[in-house]
Amino acid sequence: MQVREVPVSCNKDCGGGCPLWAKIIDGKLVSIRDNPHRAPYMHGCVRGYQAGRLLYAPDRLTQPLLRVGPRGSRAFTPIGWDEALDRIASSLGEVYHHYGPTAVMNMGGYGSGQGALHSTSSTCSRFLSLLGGYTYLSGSYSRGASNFAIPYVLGVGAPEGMDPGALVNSNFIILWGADFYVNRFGCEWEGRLRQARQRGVPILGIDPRRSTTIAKLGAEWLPILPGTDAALMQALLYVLMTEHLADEAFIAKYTTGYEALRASIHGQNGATPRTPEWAAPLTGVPADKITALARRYAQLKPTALLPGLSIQRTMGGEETLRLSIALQAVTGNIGLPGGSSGAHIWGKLPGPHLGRLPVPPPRQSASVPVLHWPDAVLGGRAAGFPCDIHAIYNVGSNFVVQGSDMHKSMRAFEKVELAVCHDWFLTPTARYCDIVLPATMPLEREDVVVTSTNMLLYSQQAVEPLQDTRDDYAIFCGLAERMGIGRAYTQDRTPAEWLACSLATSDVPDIAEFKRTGIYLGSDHNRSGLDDFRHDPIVYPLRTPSGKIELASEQYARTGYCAAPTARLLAPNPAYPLSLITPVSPYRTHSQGSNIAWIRKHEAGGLWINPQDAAQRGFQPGQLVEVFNPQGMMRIPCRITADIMPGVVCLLHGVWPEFDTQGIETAGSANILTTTEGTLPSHASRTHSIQVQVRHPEN
Ligand SMILES: Nc1nc2c(c(=O)[nH]1)N[C@H]1C(S)=C(S)[C@@H](COP(=O)(O)OP(=O)(O)OC[C@H]3O[C@@H](n4cnc5c(=O)[nH]c(N)nc54)[C@H](O)[C@@H]3O)O[C@H]1N2
Ligand SMILES: Nc1nc2c(c(=O)[nH]1)N[C@H]1C(S)=C(S)[C@@H](COP(=O)(O)OP(=O)(O)OC[C@H]3O[C@@H](n4cnc5c(=O)[nH]c(N)nc54)[C@H](O)[C@@H]3O)O[C@H]1N2
Ligand SMILES: [Mo]
Repeated sequence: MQVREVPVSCNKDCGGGCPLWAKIIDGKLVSIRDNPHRAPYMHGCVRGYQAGRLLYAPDRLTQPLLRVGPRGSRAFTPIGWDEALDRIASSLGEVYHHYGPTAVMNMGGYGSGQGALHSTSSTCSRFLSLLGGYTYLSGSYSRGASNFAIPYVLGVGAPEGMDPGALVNSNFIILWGADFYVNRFGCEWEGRLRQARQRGVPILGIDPRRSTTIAKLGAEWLPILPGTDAALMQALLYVLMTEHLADEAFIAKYTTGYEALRASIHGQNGATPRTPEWAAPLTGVPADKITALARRYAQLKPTALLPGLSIQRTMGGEETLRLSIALQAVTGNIGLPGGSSGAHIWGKLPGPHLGRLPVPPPRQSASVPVLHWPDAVLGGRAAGFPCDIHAIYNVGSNFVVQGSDMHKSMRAFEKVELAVCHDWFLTPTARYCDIVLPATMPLEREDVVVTSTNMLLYSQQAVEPLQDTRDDYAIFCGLAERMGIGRAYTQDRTPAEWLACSLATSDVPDIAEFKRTGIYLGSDHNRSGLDDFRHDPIVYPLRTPSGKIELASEQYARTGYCAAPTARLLAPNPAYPLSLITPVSPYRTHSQGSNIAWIRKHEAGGLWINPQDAAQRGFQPGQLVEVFNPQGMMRIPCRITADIMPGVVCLLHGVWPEFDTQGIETAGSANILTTTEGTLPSHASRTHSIQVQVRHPEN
């Protein structure tokens, strides 16, 4: 019996990866636990520990597949690697030849995106770029609205994040639509929050659900109607301003636009003042609770306001993050140890340097906002998009399931002449492709993983690749060679040589030690972003026109929206009176693992609905209900629970869809109900502002 233990990391896009440790007996993975060399407060989650369930899943793809039935069906036949690569090279070559590079949509880049070499994003972009170019998907499903808006407030590239370790200095923590125990955002937030709780720091969760984090921390829960956070933020500002609780010294020294913000909060040009009484019916938060929260917020410094990304994946999401920064500015918390910027918390503070597989700039390119990829495929130039799409190359996404408006996504895939996919499973998206190539998983390859924390991880190859699976990199090498760009793609380097190059140009001082322990920690883990700006705003100005925090922005006003941030809420629709939120599952990264029986058994599936809304409709626990809106209809069991507030229902997104003979979705796949009409001006997705109705199936 041969026993081996090696450092690994799951390389998921929830913060980059966790330091894990795999045990292998006779070539077979037997367990994954936390890396014994990790720093305190770091640990993995169920998705990493249970990665073996995906690795050894019975439906794992092991051979290239050729579609032999209609798009979307499961009719595929296995073919050899040579035939698969020959076919792709020839068909893709024709698309480039006839229509030019922008006819090819470069889809994906999620999944395993953080590897120095095995990144779904760079392996594919490098290949398509060397072929001449592609149409790329701009913006982001994750944080499209806030990525757009934050630079107007803090300037481009501001170090807006904070290290989880900085919470040791916080006296109040607000989890604003942020479920750290589940979403993770790296391996340290959960442990640091628990540490703060043990210190007796008050923690408040503002969320339509009693999230896992709120429940497990025993934190206070302030329920709020989805997509109305901006209104609550404005009302908090109103109380801070009218009760003279604002930090005037901070505002004067570090911000511009306060007068415009104040005018907007007080209701200029006949608008209603943003009082707690104004916000209460909109947000579902009682006015006295809003006032009390504002007073407490002003007293307890430093406050870490930690926003999730959920609060900007809504209609008017651009304003929400502008307002959360305004709150942290008006209370003088920005740049304080243990304060936060109110903007994104992760991924913006410098981490150790590492060379990665380079992506040369494409000679020709076009871009489409990611939310609109199916609109661009269906409408093309005639609909005002910069390209007509004839082929989709998909590595590292399952956009039929994950894109908004699933019916539209399916129609888009039906339209293209060529669709190619590399994946681990025959996902619903893969079923719409002509050729599907079986890719390796992170446990089957060696890589360095870049994380959102101040560290790098070494992920050893734990097991041999399953049967005929290949690394994405190797697949592209095979294609590149057939298409005459072989040496340009590989630069005559083996994968091991690419990794050696990455490490040689990295900050890691002792590479052998790094490979052994799997972790290289940067020096400081307690950083609060913008501390240098706070220290001296003249020496360390922001990259805004004024060099300061722009509480109102004239530049932003040029997009057609107000200079001062202001709630832009969805009008209620009596036909669809319930708000649907679609957060992530603790057991899955998006749709990954939806096909695994063990995961389906453990997660809280079905439609979450409050006992009050269920009683109004006469629902019994677990009964089948219909959820519908103009986008689509599903029939699924309901899960009656007081963990969700009245007026709101919830589906954990990423479930692979199933359809009955009438075309009704029966597995609970959230994007049946979402839309590609996004929030403006960012054109970002709004998967947490969905209006639906729920009823008995027989109606
Ligand atoms: N387990 C797991 N973790 C992940 C991922 C995953 O798929 N699985 N995906 C990763 C990726 S790519 C991303 S972009 C992030 C996403 O990160 P987020 O967008 O922050 O995550 P969500 O799970 O959508 O929502 C987080 C919390 O916000 C609450 N919420 C929803 N809508 C609202 C609202 O309108 N207002 C308020 N106040 N709260 C609201 C939800 O109930 C939930 O508790 O997660 C990352 N982490
Ligand atoms: N309703 C709703 N929809 C959402 C969201 C929401 O909150 N609500 N969130 C949105 C967000 S924030 C995001 S980021 C997107 C995510 O959307 P996707 O990226 O499409 O989500 P995943 O399900 O993670 O799909 C990744 C796919 O890549 C495959 N994969 C993983 N690693 C590798 C690899 O190394 N090689 C290859 N070849 N394949 C690999 C996986 O098997 C999986 O099929 O979803 C968005 N969709
Ligand atoms: Mo995301």
